[in-house]
Amino acid sequence: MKLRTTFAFIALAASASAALINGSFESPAGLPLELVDSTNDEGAFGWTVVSGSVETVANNLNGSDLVAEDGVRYLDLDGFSGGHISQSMATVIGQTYLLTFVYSNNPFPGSTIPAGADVQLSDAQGVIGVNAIFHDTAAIAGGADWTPYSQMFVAREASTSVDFISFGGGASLGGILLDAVSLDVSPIVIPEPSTFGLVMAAVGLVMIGRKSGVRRKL
Ligand SMILES: [Ca+2]
Ligand SMILES: [Ca+2]
Repeated sequence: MKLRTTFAFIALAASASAALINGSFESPAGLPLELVDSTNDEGAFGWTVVSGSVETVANNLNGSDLVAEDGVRYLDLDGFSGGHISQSMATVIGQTYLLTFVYSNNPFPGSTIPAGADVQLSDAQGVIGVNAIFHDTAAIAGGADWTPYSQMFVAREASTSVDFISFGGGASLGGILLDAVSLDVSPIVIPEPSTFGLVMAAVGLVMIGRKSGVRRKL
C-alpha cells in the first residue's frame, strides 16, 4: 500500500512539472551573443528554429543594463533575421495548462521597433490559438521592461507545440526579447475546450492598459 502511494505521488509530481526544455534560454552560453539557426546549436538550444535565426544573450551585453528576468541569459527572437522557434511538449488530453513567459522591447541599435511576435499554441488538430505580443514604445535607455504574459488552454492532444514567430522580417537584427517560458498544469479547470476564446478575452482585459499590448487574433 505504501509502495502504491509512492508511485501515485511520483506520477502526480511528473504531471505537475511540464517539461519545456531551455525555457529560460540559458543555453547555448559560450559567447555573450550565441546565434542559433536551423543548422546550428539546436541540440543545446532545445527549441527547433523553424526559420530565420535567434540569439541567446548574456546579461549586460556591450555594457548595457539589460539583464534577464530569470537566470543570466534571455532570447533575442531576431538573430540576423526574424526568428521562428517551436517546441512540442507532452500534454494530457483534457488537462488545463498555463503558458507563461516575459517579454521586453529591444533597446539595442538596429532593432525592429516596435518589436513583436505571434505566440502560437497548436497540436495535431491545428492551431489552438494565436496571440500577438508587441511593444509600441521606442527603444529604451537602460534595462529591459520585462512584461508578464499568461495564457490558459485545454490540451486536445498528447502533444502540444508552443511557437514564437517574430514580426521582424529578413533584415531585422533585433527583435522582441523573451525569457522564463514555462508551460505548467493549471489548477483552474476550464469546462470545455470551446471556451478558450472566453478565457483569452479575460486575459486580454488584464493585459489592456499596459504599455505593451496583447492583441487577440482568434
Ligand atoms: Ca533566462
Ligand atoms: Ca539580434
